[in-house]
Amino acid sequence: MADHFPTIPQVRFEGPDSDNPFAFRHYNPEEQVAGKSMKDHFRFAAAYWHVMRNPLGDPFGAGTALMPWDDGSESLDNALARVPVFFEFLEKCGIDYYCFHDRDVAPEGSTWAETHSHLASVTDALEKAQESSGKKLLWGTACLFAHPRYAQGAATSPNADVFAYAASQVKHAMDATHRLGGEGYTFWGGREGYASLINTDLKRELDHLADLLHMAVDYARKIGFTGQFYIEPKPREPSTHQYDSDAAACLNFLREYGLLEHFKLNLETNHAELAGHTMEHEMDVAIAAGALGSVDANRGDQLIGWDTDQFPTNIYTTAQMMLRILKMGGFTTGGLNFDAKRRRESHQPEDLFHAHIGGMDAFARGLKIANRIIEDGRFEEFIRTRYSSYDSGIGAEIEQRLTDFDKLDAYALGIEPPTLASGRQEMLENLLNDYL
Ligand code: XUL
Ligand code: CO
Repeated sequence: MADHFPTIPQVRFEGPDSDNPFAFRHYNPEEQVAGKSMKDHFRFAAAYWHVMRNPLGDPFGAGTALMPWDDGSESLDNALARVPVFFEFLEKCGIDYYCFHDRDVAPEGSTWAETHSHLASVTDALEKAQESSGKKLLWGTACLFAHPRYAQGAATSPNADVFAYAASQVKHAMDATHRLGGEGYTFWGGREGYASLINTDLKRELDHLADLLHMAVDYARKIGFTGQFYIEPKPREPSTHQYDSDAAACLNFLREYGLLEHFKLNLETNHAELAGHTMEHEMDVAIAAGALGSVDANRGDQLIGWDTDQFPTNIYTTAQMMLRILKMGGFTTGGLNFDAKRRRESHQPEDLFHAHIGGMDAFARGLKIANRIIEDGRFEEFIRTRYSSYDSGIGAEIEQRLTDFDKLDAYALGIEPPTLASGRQEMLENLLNDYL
């Protein structure tokens, strides 16, 4: 096998005392935690768009990433040459899954038909690489935001021919995902929103977005694709407002248009923060609706107001995330996809490894902390007790809808004014720090 990362050894677990920067110090794939191996808890995936295609540019300067395997062209040959490099990266990093957009793996052709045929050619190569490596596709998606034709939206474009192009593109991206045994298919509404309401028919655009998603559900049935559909919330950037702005907005949209049974959410930490929420909030909202499907693992920067897509290193957050994933019984089709990029300064191929190793170790520590919190049971018990007035008596009657305003009015007149137990937030924050 060619070695595109000659200075990088196979990354292995060496334990917390290792000083090898190319070793896991906490992520031990086969180690059992809460009855399951670490690798099965996380189902880590790498993002083709960041690992292979992100040049690390920013609005003020060109890309810096060194990619000696890439000739810089948008040719099919170059696209095919990237495939073994990516799979070598997955192998060396010990990552079992990947995610891709159609345009990450295959370039636009000079005609629309050639664009489709490029994707089919690269899909052949991906299929072979999966077969020989055992790596799997977590989810596929279509890039409906980069090409200028989508400048005013894809499904929500005011131009119906653009809608047709988007539908055609999704059809082929779904075909590719299906052929590659993808366990899911994601819609992130890159340009599905508006720059200004002054020229926008919001209701019609929302209807059109739902039309596209219904067609995708129908097409999945037609081709026998049984993977999970996801919507990935994000409030803004690139649009001023995106219709899938946060978990609650997505759930409302899916419910309103009769799509909730077909979709779950793919939640991304940095997007949660841009929406003015914590990731924990977004996860709780999705879990409450039985709709947490998968996670794009990254983080933002509190001092920068855009989608910095940094690698997750905050153990406080990974612990909170793993607590929720453990409590919901783990991922089924989903996993932790590193939708994260290196800083522009970290331009060497080695940095790809440092970045992913750090993210995987941060989640391994988060998992162990979350498991200790669950085994210890004190948080669970505190919260259960806090709501125990609903377990019997008037509380149980409220929850079972066995009472009404008149009865509650009479009840309230007959009791002493309520006295509250302390919420003990600070005590619990101290307790949480004890587990870290
Ligand atoms: C953009 C983003 C996307 C989606 C897939 O912010 O997160 O990469 O994950 O389209
Ligand atoms: Co994402």
